[in-house]
Amino acid sequence: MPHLAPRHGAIQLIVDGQPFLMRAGELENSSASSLPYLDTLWSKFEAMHFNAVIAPVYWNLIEPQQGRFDFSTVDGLIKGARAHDMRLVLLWFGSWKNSMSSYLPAWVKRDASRYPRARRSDGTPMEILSALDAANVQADSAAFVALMKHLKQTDGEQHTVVMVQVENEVGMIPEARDHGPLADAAFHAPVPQALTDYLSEHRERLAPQLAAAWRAHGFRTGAKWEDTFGAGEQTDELFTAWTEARYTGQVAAAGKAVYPLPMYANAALIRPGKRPGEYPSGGPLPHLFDVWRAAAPAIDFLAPDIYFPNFTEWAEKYALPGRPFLIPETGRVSGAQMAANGLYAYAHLNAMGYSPYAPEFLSPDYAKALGQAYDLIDQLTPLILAHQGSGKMVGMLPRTHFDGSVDLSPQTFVFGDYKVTASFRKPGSASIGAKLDADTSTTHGGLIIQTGPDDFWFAGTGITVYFEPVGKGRSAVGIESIWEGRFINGQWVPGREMNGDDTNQGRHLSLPDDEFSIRRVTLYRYH
Ligand code: N0T
Repeated sequence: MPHLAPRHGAIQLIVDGQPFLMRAGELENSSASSLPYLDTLWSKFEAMHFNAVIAPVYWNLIEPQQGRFDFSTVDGLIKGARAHDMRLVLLWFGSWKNSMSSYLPAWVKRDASRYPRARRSDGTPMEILSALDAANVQADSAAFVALMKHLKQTDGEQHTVVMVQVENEVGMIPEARDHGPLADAAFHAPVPQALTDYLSEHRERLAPQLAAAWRAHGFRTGAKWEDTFGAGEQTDELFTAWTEARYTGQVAAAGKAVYPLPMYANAALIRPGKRPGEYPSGGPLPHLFDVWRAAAPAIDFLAPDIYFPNFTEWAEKYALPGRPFLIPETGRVSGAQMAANGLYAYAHLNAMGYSPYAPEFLSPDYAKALGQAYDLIDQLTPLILAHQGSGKMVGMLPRTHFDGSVDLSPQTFVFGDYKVTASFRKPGSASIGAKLDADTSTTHGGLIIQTGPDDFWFAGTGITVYFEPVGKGRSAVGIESIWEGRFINGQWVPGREMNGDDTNQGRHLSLPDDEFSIRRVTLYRYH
């Protein structure tokens, strides 16, 4: 059974008994609704060196009538993935799709008296199911259970499907919480003890808002939401997090009871300065991790959809020690930079997978960049898996801020006796021969793996690397050799030796622009 396991200090996804590093893309939302359409995509994904696809399953299409299931889209997806030697992560588009409920079957959509909607504070119903209603969670769970049963029957041996995302970007917009009658009643009732118990137990390490509530009032059994957490939209958001995470966790638990694949929930992130309800309130966001973990123990981990330029900042909030880390969606930056960001995620943040959104619509240039980056990850997978969490692998990536400005200051890493500095600017033309002159590169990112005291692998694009001894003294570091090359069936096959102008006569290593390349580097010390 696919599962998550701590190995080498990182959490890895184990498939068929082996760690599996996912080079994925997430299908554009509508692509899995037509099998003929889907069939046009696989060859693109193969060309981009995918080994996995993240793909939706639509509640409305699999359960067009209550209790009558049609799994033809799911079966076609699995068949296509198998034919192209890819694994699948399935997205359960059930009650939530980006805070809305657009994937409900018509028999749910049209029967709001049986399947009540969330309401605005003025009483208007929304195209969002209420998370407080038992019929809603039962209907969603029943469909999800049917899906998991079907997977168990048709894929229980082969495990083409390796993981499931439960719902999609759970949260509430445009208000911070549901104001329907059930929600109002629950909001004015005591905070459930399961939540206060969890928060009390974890009080040493709570998110700031919760820690402040603990200091101010404690978490008393029987106290109401506003008495426990204060009045205001932050508390409305906690309530949404609890109720929607409970719901999501119930759906996940029901599915796991029949077929226990790893399951996660994904988050739409926060645009700076936005308030709960302006961004999807109550989703699996860093300030709500405690609530999600308390509410949804069947969800194995929480994952970020990173569409903002401050990629590293958001990624670091989810890549926490001892927690599984996956980036199921990313995009809206240059496709070449998106490819480079991936190298960093695998190497520096121990990601089990990386997955640009809507890869079928990448421009040819960007598809090429992603394909090159994934080709390189494919070649390096055994080394990456062996070094995740070991301290002997790092990523190199300039930090980009939300406004898009990039911090190009050099980054320094220490490996034993060697101090390694990654520069995102090119050396001046005066010192370098004819090949490199203008500082034109716009894409930077890569990784370093140390495999022996003097032995290193470098991979990436748009980086110049300098080597120095650790500590002062009279010893110095030199480059013994740098080779380009490829791993073919796991064997290193060297190409050119990179020397002369390509190292500025032995002064540095360069990972050239406009391509993703691997370099085998041997250093030495002299006195
Ligand atoms: C994502 C995708 C899909 C410039 C948006 C991101 C996917 C969903 N939502 O294309 O709808 O199903 O999970 C929301 C964040 C957008 C921020 C844009 C910033």
